[in-house]
Amino acid sequence: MSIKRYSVAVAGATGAVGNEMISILEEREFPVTEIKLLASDRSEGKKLEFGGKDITVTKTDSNSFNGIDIALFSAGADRSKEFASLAVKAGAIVIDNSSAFRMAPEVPLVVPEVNPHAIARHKGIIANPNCSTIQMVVALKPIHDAVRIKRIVVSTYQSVSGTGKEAIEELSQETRDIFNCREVKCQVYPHQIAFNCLPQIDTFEENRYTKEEMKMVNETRKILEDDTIAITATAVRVPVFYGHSESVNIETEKKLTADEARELLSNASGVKVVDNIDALEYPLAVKAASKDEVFVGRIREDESIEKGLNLWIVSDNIRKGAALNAIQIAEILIGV
Ligand code: 25A
Ligand code: L14
Repeated sequence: MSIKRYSVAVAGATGAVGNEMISILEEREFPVTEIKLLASDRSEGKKLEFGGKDITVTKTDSNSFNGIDIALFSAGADRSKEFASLAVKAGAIVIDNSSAFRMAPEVPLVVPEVNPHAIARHKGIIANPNCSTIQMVVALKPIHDAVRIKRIVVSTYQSVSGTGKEAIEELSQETRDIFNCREVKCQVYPHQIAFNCLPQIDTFEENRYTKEEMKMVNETRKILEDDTIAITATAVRVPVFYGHSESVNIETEKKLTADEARELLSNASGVKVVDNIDALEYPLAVKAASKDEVFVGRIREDESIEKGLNLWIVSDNIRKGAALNAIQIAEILIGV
């Protein structure tokens, strides 16, 4: 019997995440009959390779999704709000990478290692969480199941690729400008990112947290299906190209020793423990880049409280944080 194949659209195909989606569909041999690569009019006519063929990028419009089975969106929240419901009306299932629908009660917010069961209740749209949230919940879910997490205190060290291609270019351009004693021009970020750390990701909200910080709070509770977890986040942009790192402190209801946590995480799906301090081994963004796993290390007991742990969690934000997670959702949808 031949396997069923699907027509797939990638909206935002020319962006950092869209590009990675195309590679991952190829790498994992997703059963594609036809692929449609969509972007804005800026990219119309551009050619991208898929399965050894050149595919022409077309402009996203209301007819783009006719005949599409699965639409992967990563063109920003405004485009998702404009086109996702049209895609659903045209008969597609939308897996949306933007923040547009994540907190909508009727939209499942899914990390396959954590809450794959939520996919079944979709009504056409499935949301892919924020990159910093995804890697954190993959590592924390097994601990939450074992000893219940009461409180999370997280600080992130996020790479520029999360912002997209222009930000990747801005970090390299600023670095070259500084080495050449030229004036630094900030276009994407409000301040110099080269050789600097910016305690602002996305815009500020009324409570003085940033949107990125509040996404981590609200999305984590939705994915772990537990509104009682206390969470506080500080999200920081660092001059790294690929891979987000996170310092995570948790307080648990029952005691979990560092050894027990290492054991638990060694058997967790999607997680790789890298925690050999004698060999100076711990997760690093440069090593996590282009990999699929969520890397966890520096696992140790928080000696300031009775039942607490510290962890260092690193993953490729464009892969597990975005494109890979979306395609894993698609794989569950089609039952592979
Ligand atoms: O959901 P949010 O919070 O609103 O955030 C969404 C944004 O965050 C990025 C992603 O950027 C997205 O735009 N992102 C990173 N991680 C993410 C994640 N996990 C994530 N988003 C969600 N989940 P990106 O760079 O990866 O992708 C941008 C893509 O969006 C396409 N796009 C823009 N407007 C569109 C559109 N597609 C359809 N219709 C529209 N109206 C965009 O395509 C890209 O594919 P493009 O054609 O606009 O860009 C092609 C080239 O043009 C350059 N460029 C970008 N902006 C400008 C520009 N050139 C000139 N002027 C500009 N203003 C880019 O370098 C690109 O190569
Ligand atoms: O909500 O700039 O998915 O690192 C992902 C990229 C938010 C911003 C999201 C970044 C965006 C984030």
